[in-house]
Amino acid sequence: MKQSILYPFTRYPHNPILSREDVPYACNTVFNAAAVKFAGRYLLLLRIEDLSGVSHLTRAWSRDGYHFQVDERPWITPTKDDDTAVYEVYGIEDPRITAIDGVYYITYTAFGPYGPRVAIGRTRDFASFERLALVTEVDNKDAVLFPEKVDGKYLLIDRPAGFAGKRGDIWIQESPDMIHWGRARVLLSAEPGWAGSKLGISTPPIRTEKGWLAFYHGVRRTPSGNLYRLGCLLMDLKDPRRVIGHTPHFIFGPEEIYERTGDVPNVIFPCGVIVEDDGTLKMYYGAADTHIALAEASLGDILSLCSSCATQ
Ligand code: BMA
Repeated sequence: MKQSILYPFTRYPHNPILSREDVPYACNTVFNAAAVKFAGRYLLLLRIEDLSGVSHLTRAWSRDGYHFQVDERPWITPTKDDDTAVYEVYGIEDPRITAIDGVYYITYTAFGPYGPRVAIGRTRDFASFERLALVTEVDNKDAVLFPEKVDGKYLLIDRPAGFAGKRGDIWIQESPDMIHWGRARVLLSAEPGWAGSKLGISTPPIRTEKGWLAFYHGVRRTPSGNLYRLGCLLMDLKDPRRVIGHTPHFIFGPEEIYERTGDVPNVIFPCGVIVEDDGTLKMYYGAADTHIALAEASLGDILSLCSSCATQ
């Protein structure tokens, strides 16, 4: 197969699109942003790490998807609620946004002394934000919601384990009410190779005629640290617990200087993809835990790639 087919993303030539100089207040880094189109504008929900090393979430707005204006102040900060503050005291990280019936659900990693947990909150207007629940115990992160219920249940993909050298696989579970989750099972396992150490879902599933499409990151532990690259998977439309195709090779990885160097080198980490009307995908990704960058691909190319790697 030709290189351009195996490697379908083209980087925006003016990357990175956001760095700490673009944030109107003092911070260390800006990376790993959720993306959505809202009220005619592109909205990124940025993970910003402050100078004490704690992350919060801040909105950035754009008319064209390339040039973003970052808000003057943070939007969501670690909770002060007496019952739950301890679980977010080290920061809130890596948001993803899924619209379900006109409500925007935000999944994020709540980080505290016991370890990372998955949290879910929601907004209708990107002005007020309501926390719903911390939905997993510790050592779980990289969670995304499906944009529709399947058989009357909400579906959540997450990544339990993967810490302290343990292998991390992608799991899926269901809920009647978005609060109580269960019937968890493995969706995609880490296999030896480019993603042999751990996997994590990157972006919320997109409904296509071929199946539910999502991107995932694969991590390979190397003598000089973790190497984060990207694959994609297709899930059955009627039964998303069934993977019908996924790329056995990576389709995107760190190459440019802003991906190779930074606070954590050799990391590309998307949390949001926007599908344009002409079938172009805009993928926003954290680069080396320091910047936000953008790469584009055709949805058709990605689907052909995924289908050509059918798992059955
Ligand atoms: C993962 C997450 C990401 C981060 C990546 C590389 O475990 O914590 O936020 O970008 O590591 O450091």
